[in-house]
Amino acid sequence: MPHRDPGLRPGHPRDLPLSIHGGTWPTSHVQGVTVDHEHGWVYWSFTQMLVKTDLEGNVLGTVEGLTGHLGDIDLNPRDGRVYGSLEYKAEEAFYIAIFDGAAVDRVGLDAETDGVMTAVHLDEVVEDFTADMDGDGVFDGDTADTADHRYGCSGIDGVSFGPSFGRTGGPLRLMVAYGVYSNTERTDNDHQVILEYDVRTWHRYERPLTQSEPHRSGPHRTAGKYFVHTGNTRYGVQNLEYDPYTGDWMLAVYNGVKPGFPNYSFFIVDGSARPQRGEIAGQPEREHGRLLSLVDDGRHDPATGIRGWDFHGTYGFAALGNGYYYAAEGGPVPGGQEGEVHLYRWTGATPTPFERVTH
Ligand SMILES: [Ca+2]
Ligand SMILES: [Ca+2]
Ligand SMILES: [Ca+2]
Repeated sequence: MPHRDPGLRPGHPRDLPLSIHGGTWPTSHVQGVTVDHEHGWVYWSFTQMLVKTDLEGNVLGTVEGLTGHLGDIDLNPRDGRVYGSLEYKAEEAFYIAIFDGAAVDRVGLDAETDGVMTAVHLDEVVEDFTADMDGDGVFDGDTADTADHRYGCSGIDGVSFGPSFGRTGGPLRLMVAYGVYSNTERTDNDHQVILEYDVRTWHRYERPLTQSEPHRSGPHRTAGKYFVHTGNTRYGVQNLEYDPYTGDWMLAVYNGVKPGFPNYSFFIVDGSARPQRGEIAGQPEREHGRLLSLVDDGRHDPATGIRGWDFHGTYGFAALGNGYYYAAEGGPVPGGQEGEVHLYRWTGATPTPFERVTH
């Protein structure tokens, strides 16, 4: 549960600027941001490029040449590397890309040939993405307008390291959230889906990626698969972040449009609640799985029981500790797309549980 003691004021993170500009790049929009406090580095996912800056926004290096979709990213504090979701939908290939951040020391490094990126393939995502749900013998591919894709899976986006659900300690796990197509015509796409992996064994799977010949080296099984009943959203969890301050998991989404749901933009999963086995509602055949609980706070929709908040963390959301966060904004400018983060502080208020820190 979030800390809501109004007398509990976290210390101001003096070394963290109120805003950081991540530059302007000839890419799609900023997708994720993560901070390496120890070195004073900030990493930015710009869809086709990884950018590394210092805390003042000076560019220290870039990794370029990605032809797929790099989404949310997170720093693994255990090895100091940056892990991000990387999709190639036409090739039906889905990876966690792993960047050796310390080696990103100049602009223009190549993702394939400069030895700074490996990739681990996730079979589980392929199985759900390619599922022929209507059994007509045809997989309809990368479209929302179909009954195919189990749970409505469009791939992966939100990623975060944190403890296993229901635990406050133990080994860090990598949680990977599905993208979920927006489709109001089906009932089996009303959950967020989160996969759990133990990356301590991933050295055996890591390979450089040749994008014209995508490899399939990766774990066949997950360490866990979890479902969160939020209602259908547009492309699922954009940013997933474990917050060590509240001990909860934060999910930033593009609002859904399905009637009958509150279609909130931000959800918080109770990190202290053990996953409960239960029915994954709305599936074509009755199915059970491990369900996560939303915290009993924020906005509340009596009809569905769904709780959530209003916030805009879809382009990047990083928990900095002590109840402070960076949330990204960005958009088109001459020369491409710019991205920027601003500092926020936890308040726990409804409908928006953060306030911008302005001085
Ligand atoms: Ca089909
Ligand atoms: Ca995204
Ligand atoms: Ca994240």
